[in-house]
Amino acid sequence: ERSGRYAAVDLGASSGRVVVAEIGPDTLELREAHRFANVPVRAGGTLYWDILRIYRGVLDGLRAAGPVDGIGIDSWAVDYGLLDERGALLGNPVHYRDARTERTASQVPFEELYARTGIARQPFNTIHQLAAEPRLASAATLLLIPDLIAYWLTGQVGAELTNASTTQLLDARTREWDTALTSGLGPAAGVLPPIRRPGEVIGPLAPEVAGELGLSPDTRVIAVGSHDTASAVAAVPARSERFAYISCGTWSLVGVELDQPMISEEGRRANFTNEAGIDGTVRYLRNVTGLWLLQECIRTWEAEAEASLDAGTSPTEAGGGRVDLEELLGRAAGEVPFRSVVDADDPVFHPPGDMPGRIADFCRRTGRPVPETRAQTVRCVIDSLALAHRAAIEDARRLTGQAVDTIHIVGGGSRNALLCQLTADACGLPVVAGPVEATSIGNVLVQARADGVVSGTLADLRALVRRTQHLEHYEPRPDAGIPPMETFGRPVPAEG
Ligand code: LFR
Repeated sequence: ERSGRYAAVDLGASSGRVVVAEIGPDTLELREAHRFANVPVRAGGTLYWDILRIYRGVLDGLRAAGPVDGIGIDSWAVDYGLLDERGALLGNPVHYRDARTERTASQVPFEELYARTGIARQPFNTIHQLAAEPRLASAATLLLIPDLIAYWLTGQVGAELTNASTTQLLDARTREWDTALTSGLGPAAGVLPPIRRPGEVIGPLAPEVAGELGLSPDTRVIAVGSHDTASAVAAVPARSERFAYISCGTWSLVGVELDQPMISEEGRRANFTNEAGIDGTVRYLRNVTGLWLLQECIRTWEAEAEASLDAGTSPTEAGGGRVDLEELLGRAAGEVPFRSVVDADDPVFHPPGDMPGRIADFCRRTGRPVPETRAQTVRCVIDSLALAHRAAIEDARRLTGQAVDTIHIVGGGSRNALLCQLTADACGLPVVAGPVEATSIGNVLVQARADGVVSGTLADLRALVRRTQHLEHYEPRPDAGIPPMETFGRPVPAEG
């Protein structure tokens, strides 16, 4: 039996990593070769990704990974780089949390956009970013972030399907660029490269890149589910088809898997999206704000501590500059449950900034007790996320009519025991948590299958994950004191 070694390049909003996997028909072993920080930079009033810094992290990671049979790349969605006609990058990619989309958006009415693409309303979808993009007129090619990295590694251009679906320029049914929408870009419509599908070989490493990395020039870059969420959902260790998933990191992507897009008025109102998955599947899900709330709280507290150290005064809470997340979550677990909750999806929480302050403001505005300690703020975040998970799972069941007997939580959030338990409690369903590295696993499994080392359907790949990875189980507690469904004044979609 043959086995293979594959590298997953997985770029997240706060860090990137290169993971190496040994894969055989019954083995799946991962090792992190390299991890690096991804720190956006604000310059001249615009929030950018530091893309060359990211690319350097990728190169360092591939060097550390050593010889492999394939390289796959995934990242967050919607963002892109533009190339001129000679293939040079036109400036830094702009961060999807930049405010430019507040001033401009595609002129196409949302009803029509949804009917064509099945993609939910998000101000940062590529179609809206392009409406605010001054460099578009001088661009020859648009590449989404993983496709840009693949281009630098191989010299080949293309638009990988799962991530292309998040642009809101793809026809949900044909899974090709929707020419009625792309023609709205005017003369720039030609910037979109042909679609490629997960499992297709992108190409061998460019000779100079292979040389620089000390790798064989035959090393192939293989298209995977280059949208991180597509790779994560591919690695959900589900036993049956009656599952819902929460891919939980900076965002919580909450939904079910379908084999056809479901485009309905109800779904549009509930902001459910139909993103392209592996093997023709559809990721029918809602974006819930996720651990972003917690990450920004911690960033704020660490910055405060640093400022007070600089000022020569002692930080307000013990532990110096760094916040000990484990300890904080332990204290949060002991706080009064559901004392204060916020609407995790309120737009005030979207941009980077003083999250503890915004959470306090939200509680004040809506007449709830204002969290006074860090532990209370963290408890408020976790409680709020658990309730947002429940609302999304309920909507997914109602809208699709699909039975759900298990919730799978994958990604970094699967390590957060409090969040997993409260999600089980709030949903009244068992939660299976793990794997933490679902995104990298989905990435390497699609490569290994394309390479012939494993075979079968998505269900077979998932069975391999189940047999080889460590999972935690949480049963719903009947006495958890879960409050009734909260709508925060937003219109509740009618029962259908
Ligand atoms: C998660 C994710 C989400 C997408 C958001 C923005 O990392 O890819 O699926 O909606 O980031 O790109």
